[in-house]
Amino acid sequence: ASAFGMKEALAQLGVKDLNLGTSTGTSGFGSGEILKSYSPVDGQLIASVQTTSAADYEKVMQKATEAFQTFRIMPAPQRGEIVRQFGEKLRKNKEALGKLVSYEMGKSLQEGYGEVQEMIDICDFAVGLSRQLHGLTMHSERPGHRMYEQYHSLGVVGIISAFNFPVAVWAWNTALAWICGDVCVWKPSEKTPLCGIACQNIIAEVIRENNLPEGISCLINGDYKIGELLTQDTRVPLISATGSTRMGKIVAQTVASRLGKSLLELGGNNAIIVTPDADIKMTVIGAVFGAVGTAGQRCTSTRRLIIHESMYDTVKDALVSAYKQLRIGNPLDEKNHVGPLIDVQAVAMYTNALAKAVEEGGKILVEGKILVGEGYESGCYVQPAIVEADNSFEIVQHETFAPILYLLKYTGEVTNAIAIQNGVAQGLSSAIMTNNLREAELFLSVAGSDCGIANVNIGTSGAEIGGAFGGEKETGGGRESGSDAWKVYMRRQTNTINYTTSLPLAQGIKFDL
Ligand code: UN1
Repeated sequence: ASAFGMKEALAQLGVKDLNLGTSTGTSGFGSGEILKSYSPVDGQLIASVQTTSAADYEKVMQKATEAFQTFRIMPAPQRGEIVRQFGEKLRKNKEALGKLVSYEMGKSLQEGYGEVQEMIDICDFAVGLSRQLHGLTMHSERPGHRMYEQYHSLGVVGIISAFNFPVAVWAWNTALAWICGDVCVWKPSEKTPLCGIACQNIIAEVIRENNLPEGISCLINGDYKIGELLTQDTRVPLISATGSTRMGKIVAQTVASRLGKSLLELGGNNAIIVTPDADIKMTVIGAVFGAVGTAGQRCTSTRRLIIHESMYDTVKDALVSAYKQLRIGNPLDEKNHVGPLIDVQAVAMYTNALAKAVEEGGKILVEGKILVGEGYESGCYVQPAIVEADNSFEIVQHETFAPILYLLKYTGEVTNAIAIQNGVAQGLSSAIMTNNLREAELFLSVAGSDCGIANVNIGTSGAEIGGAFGGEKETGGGRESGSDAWKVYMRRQTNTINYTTSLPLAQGIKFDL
């Protein structure tokens, strides 16, 4: 890693040997156990973090609730200015932060930079939005009355994020929450705590330079137990959680039991439908990037290809030969396409999924294996695999966070492919490859894809920040990032004003005294 300037990157980001993993900006405190972060790239210890104890958590919440009192009365465009400055700092730190993302999480350097670019983009988006937190006006049924709605800041927003997008998902939430006047408490994945420290250091500087209360951005670190303090806390009106469906169900129930709001972005089981009219070259690029990019660890990764029987052999052969070209290795080295999985547990899940697929009758087309030897010492590098399968297999119904692509065949009309596409519990991302207008429009219609994201002639992953991001069914129903996703970070108030000297009641009710 030293060859890639990692030491300099860590120094620039203020990541030390032992970091306080509990922080409200300038004055950090942490007294919990030590959490060590090892890189899946080379298995080396990067640095360690002192996690958040229950007592630390209380201090953080005090700072956060205090900060909210100040921040909520600051005009929204001024809050936008804070987010603009944050975006500027991210531009300056893009290289260092992108490298840390790549080294701590294992995605390719290009994707690490891409993730920081998403943070910058959402900041720009939020700055504009800070002058556009629009409500509606309505016509009152009563004379001399005016009705309108407005959006107020919500309070402390809890953010629980996953290892696979260790910095961008936090930014999607915080950039919007901040312009909305909320303050944030972030629990990053315990697999990527240093990315959390680095981001917190960057925003803390902005907060300091503007003499604002440090509790606007808070960081807590640790495992699910610290997350539970957050999800159970009645001082936290909104929990935004990204991760597995299993985790999401627990979070949803905990938050719902106190009637809090939750924004859930959970598992996907994303498919591309390949129709008889598909452009083969585009299909192969979209499918291969979707399946092996980020080593199959995006929630939008392509898991299933649903191919028309007339195209099946052509697509299969093109994919098998494309997989032979894949270079697997150190993701900091830009010549490699595929980096490691996050840890050896993830490798075990990959191996188990492949065994299960074979057991259920799947046929291996590109064999999966764990790579060994020079450069693969961490034990986290695997060969992306392709399996001929059936949608009814239990393993195909399940999201495995690894580079395994299932090929499924369909016959007849595109409606058959849509039925297979929708025939899973998850509903995040979907795509169709076609030059046939009728098929494309049907796929996008109410009788088409049931996912939160449906694309034509692009793959399932790599969504832009300008759209609302999220999905249906077991994906959790939440929407983050663009469009009007900001509304979930605010509370809506309906106001009726009477400017007459009498008090007429609504619905024509008479009440004379
Ligand atoms: C995720 O995997 O949690 O669409 C988010 C994409 C990215 C976001 C993925 N923009 O691939």
